[in-house]
Amino acid sequence: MLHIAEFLAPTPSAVWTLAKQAGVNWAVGGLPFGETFNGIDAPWDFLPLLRMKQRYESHDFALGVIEARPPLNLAKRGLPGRDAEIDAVCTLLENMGRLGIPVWCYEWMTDFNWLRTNTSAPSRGGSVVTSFDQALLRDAPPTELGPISEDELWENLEYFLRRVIPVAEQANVKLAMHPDDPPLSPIRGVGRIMRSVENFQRLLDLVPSPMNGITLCQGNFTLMTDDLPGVIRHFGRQNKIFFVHFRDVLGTPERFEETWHDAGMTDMFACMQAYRDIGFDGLLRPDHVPTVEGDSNANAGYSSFGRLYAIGYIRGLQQAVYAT
Ligand SMILES: [Mn+2]
Repeated sequence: MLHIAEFLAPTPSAVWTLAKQAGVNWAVGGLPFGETFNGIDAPWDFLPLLRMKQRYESHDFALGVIEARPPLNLAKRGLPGRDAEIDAVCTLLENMGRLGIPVWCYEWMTDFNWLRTNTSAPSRGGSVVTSFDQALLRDAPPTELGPISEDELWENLEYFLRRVIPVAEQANVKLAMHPDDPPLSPIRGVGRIMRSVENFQRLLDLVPSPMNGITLCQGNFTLMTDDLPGVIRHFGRQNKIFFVHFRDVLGTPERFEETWHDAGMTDMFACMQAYRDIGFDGLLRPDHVPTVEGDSNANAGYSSFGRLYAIGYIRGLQQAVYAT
């Protein structure tokens, strides 16, 4: 069954209440970074995760996905110290298994995560969205660690998966790879591999396992294809879509802006039909939303009020599609 979910940072806030009021019963959680109880445990240890899960449940949310990572830059770079980073991921997966948290959303972007060149681009009626323009990065300095090739990233990813997938299988926790955002390579000399439909198929074939799968982030996948519903069916047929980010953009990988859910370039109704047709069983969350009047843009893409519109839009689509 498809469940609408919200990303809820692990500390209760007004967004938790708003999500609940909008009828959301599933949480996508972070990791309890920066929380001290006895000062001993890492955020991926059993007790901090247990307490985080209890917190969501106390507010009537089931925890279906963890979408935060222990540090992984040495692993992505293949540098000394990577085995300790990978050990932390294994511990996380084992503890998620013990706690019955079924999906971990991760990514393979090294040095920097999702990237935008503007976090307050004008959108409808004075709302603001994020946008990206590769031309503005022409004179950007290299990252601290310098260039890295796509071949190296594939090699390091395979090394990672060969250690982590058996642990995930044992724990019965699914790995859901999020695309590189934007799906473009290289950026500032840094290769990016999770940026095409072919490369995602290569990921699935690299270490075949029922635990090796995808976060279908529509805002990125729609920049890789002009047939997103077809891509949903392609991966859905293989039972590889474990988690969905439901959002939209306007433009190309080199130059795009995020949009309101009803105003992008993707046929969102046809995407919802594709999830129904493949029997998608898991969580779907709005992902980035515009910042609207009266709300803060401090955490661009995650404004509280913008999420309400997105949840309503998605629920309308869901009811329309699943009723037929
Ligand atoms: Mn996403």
